[in-house]
Amino acid sequence: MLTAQHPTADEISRRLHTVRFGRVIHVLDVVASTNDVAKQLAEAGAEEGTAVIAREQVAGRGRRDRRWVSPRGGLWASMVLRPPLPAEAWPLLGCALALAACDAIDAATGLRTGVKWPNDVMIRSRKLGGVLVEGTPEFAVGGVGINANIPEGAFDQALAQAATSLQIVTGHPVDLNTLAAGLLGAIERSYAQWQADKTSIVEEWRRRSVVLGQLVRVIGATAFDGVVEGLDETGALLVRTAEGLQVVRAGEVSIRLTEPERPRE
Ligand code: BT5
Repeated sequence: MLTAQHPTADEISRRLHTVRFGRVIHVLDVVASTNDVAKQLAEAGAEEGTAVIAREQVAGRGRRDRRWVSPRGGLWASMVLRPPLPAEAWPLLGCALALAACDAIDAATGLRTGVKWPNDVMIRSRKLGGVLVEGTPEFAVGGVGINANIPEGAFDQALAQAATSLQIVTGHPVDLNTLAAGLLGAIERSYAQWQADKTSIVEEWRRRSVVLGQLVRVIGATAFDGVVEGLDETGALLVRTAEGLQVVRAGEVSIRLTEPERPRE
């Protein structure tokens, strides 16, 4: 179906209920990374809420320059942000964008998605999307990737174990224009909430978190195990260990088995 596979600026605009986000929108076919395009627009003075959506990225990236696989059928979007809060507050902004992605996906599909710290969008223990916030003191770019209409087999073997898509989970494609408009609406709400009431973002994170209360292995500056107690208002993860409460500002977490391993008989 054409509309499901090919987002267009007109079709997204027709479905949009926002005041600012996506009111200026650039829908491109193939780009290296929508974050790079949004950065260039921001440097040229683009207003907050300007959105860049691409049908395919050939150099999509995650945190620390990791590769982000971005074939056609996905929703690859970046927004120009001019946050009134300093860069120390941006990790929670990343969480707010991931929560917005969850809201948009759930509204479009009826699924119940979760978040895995820091910014992964999860369904059934697999990664469905991710968020990358980058920027300068003058502006930030919020990039959101959602594996929407990506068929089984499009991910390479390594990724197939850990990643999934809306199409794989629901068995049918989602309308990318509706999903994109919903995402812009959810981001507008979440971005305002992040500025006005950080506690509400933390509370929403607790409702959606797949790691809260879990025994996890944290891999950051050092590696250790502990139980996730929550998130602070900067977006740092709070992990209880035998040595006390650890405040994790950057890194990865993976869930450990909570059942003690039984010796083989
Ligand atoms: C992320 O990084 O999850 C952030 C992804 C942000 C992508 C958006 S798309 C629009 C904008 N433009 C960009 O260039 N980026 C943003 P991180 O947490 O570092 O996760 C990266 C890891 O996820 C990789 O090392 C892979 O293991 C895995 N991965 C790569 N592509 C994936 C995909 N399509 N779905 C699920 N997992 C993927």
